[in-house]
Amino acid sequence: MLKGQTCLVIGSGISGIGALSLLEHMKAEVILYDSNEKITVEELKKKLPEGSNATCIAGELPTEVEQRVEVAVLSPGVPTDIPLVNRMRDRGVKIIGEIELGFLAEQGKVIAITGTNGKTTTTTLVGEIMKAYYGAEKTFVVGNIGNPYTMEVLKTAADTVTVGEISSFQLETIQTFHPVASAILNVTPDHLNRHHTMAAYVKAKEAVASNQTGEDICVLNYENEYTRDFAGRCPARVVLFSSKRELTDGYFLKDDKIVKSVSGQVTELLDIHTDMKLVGICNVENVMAAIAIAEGMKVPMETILSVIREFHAVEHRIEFVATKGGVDYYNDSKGTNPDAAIQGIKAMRGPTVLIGGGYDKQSEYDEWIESFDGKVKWLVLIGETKEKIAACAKAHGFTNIKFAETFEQCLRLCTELAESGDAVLLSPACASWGMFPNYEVRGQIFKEYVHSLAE
Ligand code: UMA
Repeated sequence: MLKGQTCLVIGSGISGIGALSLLEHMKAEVILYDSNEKITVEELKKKLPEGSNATCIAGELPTEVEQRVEVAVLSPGVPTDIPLVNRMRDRGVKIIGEIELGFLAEQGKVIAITGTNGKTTTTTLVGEIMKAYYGAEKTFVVGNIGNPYTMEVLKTAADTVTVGEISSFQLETIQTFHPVASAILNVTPDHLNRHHTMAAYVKAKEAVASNQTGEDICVLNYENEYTRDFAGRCPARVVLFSSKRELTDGYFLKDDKIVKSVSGQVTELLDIHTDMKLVGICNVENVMAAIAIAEGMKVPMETILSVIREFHAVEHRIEFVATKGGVDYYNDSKGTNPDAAIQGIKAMRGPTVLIGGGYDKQSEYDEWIESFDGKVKWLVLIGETKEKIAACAKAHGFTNIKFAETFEQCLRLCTELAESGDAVLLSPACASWGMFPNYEVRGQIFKEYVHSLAE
């Protein structure tokens, strides 16, 4: 469908390379462009898949090249309002994101899961349920989780299911993307440096349902003000879940049991202590959302529950690493915003040495500091946001603060500060960028350090 068109792929990360491969499969003329001046054309060429004929450009994009572009495919990390994109949009160039491009080649059914927090756990769990029912070879788990959609979509067929973790960055550039089941797990302030306003961030999240109809479902959290509000405007059939109150129709938590209610007729589904290996109320919500999606996809309840019973925490999400010297180490590197980090603290049972700080997404830290609840005995701060967080903590009367210049220094400091019976929790409330390529590397280094400690 893009055959013969001149397509500019912006960004040479994993999405850009996925987009490039799919575009070349579609027989488009591809230019791979990365605006990072530190990347050389030789480095870009090394990233090209075998047999690729793409032109590579790094740094400044020459005007004559820009003028030839007919379609621009943006990687998620590329803001939609940078001058280059604005100029091309004004000239009538089709601007799409990598997810939209992938959807143009989709042959099967798509499930799309978004939300500020819980996306990765819910997507992984839904993926496991779909694999159990439709078969592993007919299920693809893609998107923000770290597997570009464009890399998998050519394997889709009428009987496959694609489960996508879709971020607000990815939703900003969809046009026809149409999941049969979607979910917005929650919306709390995040990525405001990219979206500028909360209204724009919420709009990006709601776009997940923009092409849905009454034949599709959209799973929404009744306990989040934004998603509850969206329930009244959503074009899909809405399925609600709640961790705090009884619903006439939907899934809710009642006396430690997840139950389903249809017109007030309640059926007990599972006990959150004995039937779930996942811990914390955030995971109860993720499990309810996964059940709602899976039932919407006609998976039998027995299959859904048997997968949930065996499902462990996702890596980097309140992940227990090891006990060393009587201290429990937890890796919650995925706690990249204050709301996610609050869930990390809530899951701790005793005194905690907390690692915070990182890239500045212009978040506010007040609620996170308030959630310390006497549990955090030391806050060890790193990265760009360390002064801002320290000032906020002091304003809330919390002064047990240490600063570290490097991550290694920070880890050693935590081990010194923690006593037997304490926990050390990496749940920084900030993205890793600036110190690490991504949160996975941050979590991995943390885990390697913990495993290197003597018993
Ligand atoms: N670049 C430009 N111009 C720009 C901005 C970036 O050329 O204006 C270039 C950079 O120099 C770099 C490349 O773009 O070479 C990076 O592209 P990218 O940031 O889109 O990264 P990818 O490697 O393609 O990874 C992206 C997602 N990254 C982001 O959204 C920032 C990954 O999500 C995702 O897993 C992957 O696509 C596959 O879908 C990561 C993430 O941090 C995990 N997501 C955010 C989050 O979860 O909070 C939203």
